[in-house]
Amino acid sequence: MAQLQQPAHPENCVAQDEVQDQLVAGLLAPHAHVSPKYLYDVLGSRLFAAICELPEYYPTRTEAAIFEQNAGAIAAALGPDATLIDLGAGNCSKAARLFPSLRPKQYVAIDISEKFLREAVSALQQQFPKIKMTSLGMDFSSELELPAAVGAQRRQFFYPGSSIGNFAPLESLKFLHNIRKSIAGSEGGLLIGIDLVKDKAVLDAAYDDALGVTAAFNLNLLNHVNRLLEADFQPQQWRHRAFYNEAQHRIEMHLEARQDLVVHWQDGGMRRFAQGESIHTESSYKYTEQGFIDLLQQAGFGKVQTWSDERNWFMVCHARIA
Ligand code: AVJ
Repeated sequence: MAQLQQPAHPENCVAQDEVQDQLVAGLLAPHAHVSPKYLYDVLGSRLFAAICELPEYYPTRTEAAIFEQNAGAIAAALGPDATLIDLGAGNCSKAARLFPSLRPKQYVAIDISEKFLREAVSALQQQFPKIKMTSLGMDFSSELELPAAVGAQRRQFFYPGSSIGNFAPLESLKFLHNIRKSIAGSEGGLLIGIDLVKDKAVLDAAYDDALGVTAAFNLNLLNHVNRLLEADFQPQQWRHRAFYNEAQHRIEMHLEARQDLVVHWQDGGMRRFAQGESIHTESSYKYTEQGFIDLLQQAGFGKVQTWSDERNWFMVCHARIA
């Protein structure tokens, strides 16, 4: 998973200022919000890995089973000699499981955390010496300008895990459009994992598990913000809230104040929260099969193939350019 980079170069300090300005703006908004990317510091990434092992959190294992059971058909859809471009590669394990059937020509791993990525890619290179591998540390959510080292032929973007769920519908349309532009004329496509609309009780449990791992994951964001902003959030003053909003087709995660409290941060910033007031930390949109296919078509994709599990809880989708 993506992790926030520490400033290594002077120019990154500008980015650091932007991070702080963005965080403060969200905290001061009438309904406070913090971007879900701040869930993933080192501990947050480990807690997310633990979430993926929980009995209630079905997406990871359901998607893995779909990939495993349809490996041949999926490889056939992507075709030979692909340049596989992994968006949010993390430890590269999901892509690596496709290699034996797909045998891509090039593997391009992209993640915000380049240091972590480099290690994963060099380990993978040993295992698959014939695949040309490239690692890119960049935030692909806003722009997809790829360097010349990325093969221009048969670009197949890979975006598993239902990560697109964090984008609101309009943003996801923009994102899909950027991918389509980057594929342009290369006979490529997009292989993407989508979490499907389902019974509210199943969704509620997946984001509010019995062991409280998701609660810890959500509350840990406060510790991360404390470091980034020199803030004084006290996690014990907050409660994890997660529920499926049926009207908006999305899971919402919030942190709710257990009591009236005050939070301070650098340069004299502060905000009061009344008991019950909350900070919106994540939205995770769910799609119907047709709803997502319509979105792909709006973004300019043409032929779409889908694979699903027997309960229809999750869908893997391959889309080509129209
Ligand atoms: C990484 C965005 C796909 O929305 O299911 C898991 C994050 N948040 N439990 C998701 C998450 C709480 C996850 N994604």
